[in-house]
Amino acid sequence: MKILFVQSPTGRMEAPIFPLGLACLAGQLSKHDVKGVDLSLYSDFADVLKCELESLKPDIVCISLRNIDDSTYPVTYSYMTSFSEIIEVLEQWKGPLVVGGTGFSIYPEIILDRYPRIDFGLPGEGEDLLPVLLNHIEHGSSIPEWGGGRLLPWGKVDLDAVSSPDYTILDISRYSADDAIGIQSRRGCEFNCTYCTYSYLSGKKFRERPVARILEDIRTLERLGVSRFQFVDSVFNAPDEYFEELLNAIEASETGLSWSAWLDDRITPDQLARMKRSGAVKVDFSPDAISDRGLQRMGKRGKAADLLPAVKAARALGFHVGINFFNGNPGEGFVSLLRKLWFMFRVRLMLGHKETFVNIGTIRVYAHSPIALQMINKGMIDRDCDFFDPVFYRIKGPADWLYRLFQRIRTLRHV
Ligand code: B12
Ligand code: SF4
Repeated sequence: MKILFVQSPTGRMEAPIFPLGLACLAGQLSKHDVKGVDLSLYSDFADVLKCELESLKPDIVCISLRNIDDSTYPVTYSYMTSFSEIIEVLEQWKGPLVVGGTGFSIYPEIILDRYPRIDFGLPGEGEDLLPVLLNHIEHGSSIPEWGGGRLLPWGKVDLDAVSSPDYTILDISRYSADDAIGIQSRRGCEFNCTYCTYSYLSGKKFRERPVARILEDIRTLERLGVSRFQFVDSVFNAPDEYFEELLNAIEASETGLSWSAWLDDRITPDQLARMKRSGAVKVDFSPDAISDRGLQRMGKRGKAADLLPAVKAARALGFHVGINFFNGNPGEGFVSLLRKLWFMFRVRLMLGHKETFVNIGTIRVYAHSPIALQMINKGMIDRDCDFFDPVFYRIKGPADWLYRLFQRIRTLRHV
């Protein structure tokens, strides 16, 4: 069968991210003729989609809806407008339409309800269930055990059993931004921070891919002429044994690729040094809170005092370092915002303003995150709120005013 894989457009020009989810699915479909198109690369994405439908004449279209919105406060950009435009194009095309991806998986019922054109919605990981669905579509058979509805069961795969991603599904040379190309070494996260959707999306335990497969992905990217990738994993330095095994293997592989990863501040200077020797050039930390009380209220592990030493150690080795905080998170207010701004000012001045990036965001509350339930239970939001339209966890008053002013200045500087 001819299958068209479509990455939903962002609707604005932003550094494109290689659609790793689609590459993972394509890796399972070698018996089909799969073509990928990433509509986020085009401003005239509706026309591009029309052309693809006309020239390829696919039997099935599968869309990956990765993001609902950009989770930015106070001005939030919705990716659903451009998604609606491509669904409009697909109204004129008669063939089975399947949708999946993280954005879809957080809100499957709402999206299926709003877009009757979608024939099947497949939440969760698609590697196992998409081939089964395609097989049934090909043979015109129904799937009685799935109940006959449009919403299919949640997919969760055995990572030892799935094939490697097919990085040739799209022209990878078009993804040149620093963190645009991803390798995934594990799924899930066992830390369960209150605002986070990761454990909902891929489980409350770490599930690791065999290390040999990761090295295979690295070799594939080398062959494709890629020079840099990002580990898209939740926390690269957890669990400990897997982190050690993977790091040793990358070090021994003598890869010439540069890479980056998300860490927590339990990383040691020695581990950072080994990461550096194996090609790592950038690390990101997501402490989110600046006080022990804030960390505890967010369900984060670690101590506030551990952050600065970890950042200094990474900078001493020459890493680019990103540090992400939230404003107005549980347990922290105006004083904490001042501390976060002071931290930003200090590390950028002390450790290099071009190499040390500090971001202060606001928690965009997604459905199924523990904080969504907390907001409902505390009466902070209506019991029937579905969190599809952006809801932010924020405090009113001086911290909010100062934050808005700070964001305004940042936006003006980047215009
Ligand atoms: C790594 C990451 C990033 C990296 C990407 C680096 C890279 N090179 O890929 C960076 C930091 C750049 C990033 C940026 C952003 N991200 Co991000 N990111 C992630 C993260 C942690 C992993 C994504 C990933 O690669 N997964 C690995 C692949 C293999 O899995 P997958 O994409 O989920 O695909 C599987 C399934 O979804 C499914 N599937 C996917 N497509 C399809 C299609 C069909 C038809 C089917 C059946 C199934 C299916 O099958 C796939 C295989 O199992 C997720 C959270 C998470 N745990 O998933 C957030 C996440 C996707 N990001 C999110 C957001 C909001 C953003 C930003 C908008 C943030 C911002 N303000 O800038 C930007 C958007 C960038 C863009 N243009 O798309 C949100 C989206 C939430 C939403 N509902 O809108 C998530 C879910 C995190 C969260 N807050 O909950 N991100
Ligand atoms: S915020 Fe990070 S550490 Fe916490 S649950 Fe999410 S992915 Fe895991």
